[in-house]
This record gives sequence, structure tokens and C-alpha cells, in this order.
Amino acid sequence: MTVHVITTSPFADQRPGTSGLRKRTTVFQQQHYLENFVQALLDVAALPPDSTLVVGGDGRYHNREATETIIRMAAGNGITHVIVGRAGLLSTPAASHLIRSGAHGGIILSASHNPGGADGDFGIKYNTGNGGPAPESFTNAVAERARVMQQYKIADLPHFTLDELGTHQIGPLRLDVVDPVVAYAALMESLFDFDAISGLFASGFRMRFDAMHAITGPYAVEILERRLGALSGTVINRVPLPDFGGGHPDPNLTYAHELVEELFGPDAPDFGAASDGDGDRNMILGQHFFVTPSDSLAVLAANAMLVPGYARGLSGVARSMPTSAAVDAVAASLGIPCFETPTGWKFFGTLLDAGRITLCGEESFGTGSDHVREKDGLWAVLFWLNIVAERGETVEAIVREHWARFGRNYYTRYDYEGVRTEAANGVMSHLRTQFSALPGTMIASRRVRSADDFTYTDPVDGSVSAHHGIRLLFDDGARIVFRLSGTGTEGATIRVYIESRETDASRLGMDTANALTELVTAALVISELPTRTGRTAPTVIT
Ligand code: VG1
Ligand code: CO
Repeated sequence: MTVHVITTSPFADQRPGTSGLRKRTTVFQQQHYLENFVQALLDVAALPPDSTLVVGGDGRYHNREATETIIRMAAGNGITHVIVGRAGLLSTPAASHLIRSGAHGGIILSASHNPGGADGDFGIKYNTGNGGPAPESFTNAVAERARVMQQYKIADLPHFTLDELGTHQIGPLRLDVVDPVVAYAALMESLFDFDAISGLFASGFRMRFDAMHAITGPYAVEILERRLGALSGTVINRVPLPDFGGGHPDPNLTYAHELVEELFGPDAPDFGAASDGDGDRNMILGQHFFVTPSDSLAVLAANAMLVPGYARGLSGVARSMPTSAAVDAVAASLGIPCFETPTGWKFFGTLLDAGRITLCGEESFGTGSDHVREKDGLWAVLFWLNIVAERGETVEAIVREHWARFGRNYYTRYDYEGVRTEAANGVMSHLRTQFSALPGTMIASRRVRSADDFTYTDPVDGSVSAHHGIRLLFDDGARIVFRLSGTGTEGATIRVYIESRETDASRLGMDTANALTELVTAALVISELPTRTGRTAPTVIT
């Protein structure tokens, strides 16, 4: 095997964001661009020569070429064993599971919920041996390394294919091509009561799952239709496509509109769900009913004892800072700790590894547990199905009963996408100038308790991470949070998160928009967002 050492020069923009490096596909297709970043990942990972690396991605445009390049570079860097999903495909949670089953790390190709295709986005990230996204200390080191990259190593391997399952010896490299679904499906069977869920479907329970032409199609068909007996056709948009059929593979009320129309239409199924580009997000719908992701996390925590994999109870829970405090109320009633972390799954890793939490989630349609180290879309869907099967109640009834018991956190998120970067930064700095003046003032008929920029100290390793969003906290539990997205590729995206807490039984059934009108107005006034950005309405409201 010949190893070529290729001379290159650094790119100035290779700094990972919330979840790896995401750029336009055309940026990744520049000569040496992917290679430079992969070399930086491998340099920082510094895996010993006999290590095993998992490689796979969500199947978007450029996935296969990038996978083959990474395999050649892994060999060129002395790695002797690579596990890859057939055709280079692996959902993010399935990749996490494979890494945890004995590999030393993994490279995941995905821009997740971002659109794909030749004129869409591409992405790449590194997961460490625990199966989770590399921590900030790692991603910062990668950015530093990429900034000075002068050469990368790539092996001249004999011809190989990603389409034939099995172990292939390619020069010094052992390449295991695995079915992307098998190990993951077995993991799901070990956690959930498949008999109970099959019984639910056998009784006539109807479901629709929208795979959005992304990676979860084959997983959902195998698990929901083949193993659990859901009607054939339950999974729609089931064929993964390199451009996701031109859609935006983000399972929310705006982009999963086909599913939403059906669940809110006549003769709606009992249950609806969708996942994103790489399979780690989930949206849960009941008949004519939307479950906010923050509520979903709280409901899973409150009902975990009904599910075999969690029947022993939860050690603790965690949520990202902008996620509503609905789960906090459940944790308090269970008498378990509840942690608040910055946005991005990488911050849950230490807590999960230390056994301090069992469940965690984000408001951005992400929920997960200690079964892997990524959020997991289908896992959340199965968790819900298991609860519905056990309780024999509708999704809506389960959520309403939850509110009656724990109170309700009204919650909405406004996204302003593609804002000019200077305007977005202007909004954030204008808010910062008000930190000392705001506390004690009355806004939206509530008293401001504090205004700050969220800084996190990891309770396990003590690492500190700053600037994770501006918080206005009110005396009555309401909150307004402003953040700039770290996953977009075009200009800036401002996210405004608004929440109010209600425990008065007569006020639990309000329309969310009505319940939050005053706070929304206040958020726009205080931030001067409309005048500074020229935006009169958000791109997406969740
Ligand atoms: C968004 C979400 C965040 C999530 C991240 C990755 O990040 O807000 O909660 O962890 O996407 O999700 P940001 O920085 O754009 O707000 V995924 O499914 O795109 O890997
Ligand atoms: Co995702």
C-alpha cells in the first residue's frame, strides 16, 4: 500500500459549530477541503494504529465519495479497521451505537436538518469512543489544527466497494461493511416492549411516520412495519434521496407539512411522527394534536417506568438551556437531579457517561437516553408507542393529564433565518447593554429577575463554556432566550425562545400563541429585532 503525503494549505473557515462542520456542498467539494478537515480530526483523535473507526452518513449528496475518501485517509493514517454502513449509510444514533460496540471513534457525515443536494449543505463531525460528539476541548483543537494544515495522508488502496456486506481485506485495511439497520433494531428490541406495541397495531391503531426522504426510511420500515406489524404504507417518503426530494429534512410543523396536514385532517391516524436528515430528531403528533419537544421529554420522564428499558427508574435528567422547564417539574416530583446544559448534544456526554442522567433532550425535536450518546429519533417514537400501548390512552389525553399533574409550560420558538451577520450581532449586543438595567423592571406584566449570558460549568469535568445564549428570567418562571444558531451556513439565524409557566387548572388549555402574545411582543421590543434586521415575521414558528 502506498501512502501519499499531499501538500495542502489551510482553509480559514474550518471551525466546527453546534454539531460538527457544516458548509455548502460546493465548499466541501473544493480540492483538499474535506481532506484537510479529516486530517485535523485524525490528528487530534490520535488513535493508536490498531484502532477501529466507524464511518457513515445520512446519504445526502456527496456522502459516498466523502466516505471513500475518509476510508483511504484512515488507512493512510495507520488505522487498520474501519466499520462502514452499506453504501456509506448510517443514521447518527446507529453510528453512535456501533462506536459504543467496540470502536475507538467515528466520523459521521451529515448536515442533519439542513437541506441537501449539490446546492444544499454537507457536514462532518467526529464522535469519540463513548459514541458521542467530541467535546468542545476536542473541536477547539481541531479548529486550531485545521488553521495550520500543511499536508494530509491518503492511501492508494486496491479497488473496494461499499455495497457488499461482509469483511473485506483491502491491503492492510480490514473493512467491515455492515447492514446499517440490524444492530440498531436489536438495540431497540432490548429497550421496548415490542409485543405490547405489536398488540397496539394489531388492535387497529393507525400511525403515519414521515421519513422525509432521509436516512430513517429503511430503519422505520424494518422496525415499524416488519417487526411491529404496522400497516404497510405507515412509513411515507421512505426512500432516502441525495437531495431529500428537494425538501428540508427538519421534522417541524413547517417542513413536515404533509404529515401535519394528515394528522390535523379528516380521518386522521392515531399517531404521527417524523425524523430528520440523519435520524436523530423526532416530532410527535397525536390525532389533531402537536406535542412540543420540551413536553415530550417531560412526558417520557414521567412515564419511563412503564418501559422495560427504564423500569428501574431514572438516575437524573438534563435539558438544554433554551428547552422549557417542563421536565424540571417531573424531576422535582421524582426526587432526581435535573441539569441545564448549553445547546448541542456534546454537552450531555459527561453526564451520561458518569451515570448522572438517564434521559435528556432539547427543544429542537431532540430526545435521547444513555442507550447511545446521540439524540435518537426512532427511539423517541418507540418510547411514545410503548407508553401509549401501556396506558391505552390517546397522545392528547396523556399530555393533558400531564399538564394537570405537573403544570404546563407554554412554549414557542421563533427562527429568523438568513439574517445579515452584523444585524444579528447587533441584536445580541444591544441586549447585552441592558443586562444591568433590566432586573427589577416590569415587562409583559411580570418582574424581571435576572438578565445574563448563559455560562455552563460541566459538573463532571469542571470545564467552562461561555456565551450560550442571552436569558431574561422572570419571577413567575417565564423566560425569554435569544441565541445565534451554530448550524446554519448562510448569514446568521437568530432563535428566540419564549416560555411561561402555568399551574392554574383553569388556564391549562389555552392556545400557545395567545398565552405568549405579551412575552413575544416584549421580546421583539427589548431586542429591537424587527428594526435591526428588517424582519417583520420569523421564518419558522415552532
Ligand atoms: C440546532 C439546535 C440544537 C441541536 C443542533 C444539532 O443547533 O438548536 O438544539 O443540537 O441543531 O441538531 P443551532 O445551533 O442551529 O441552534 V441536528 O439534528 O442538526 O444534528
Ligand atoms: Co439531526
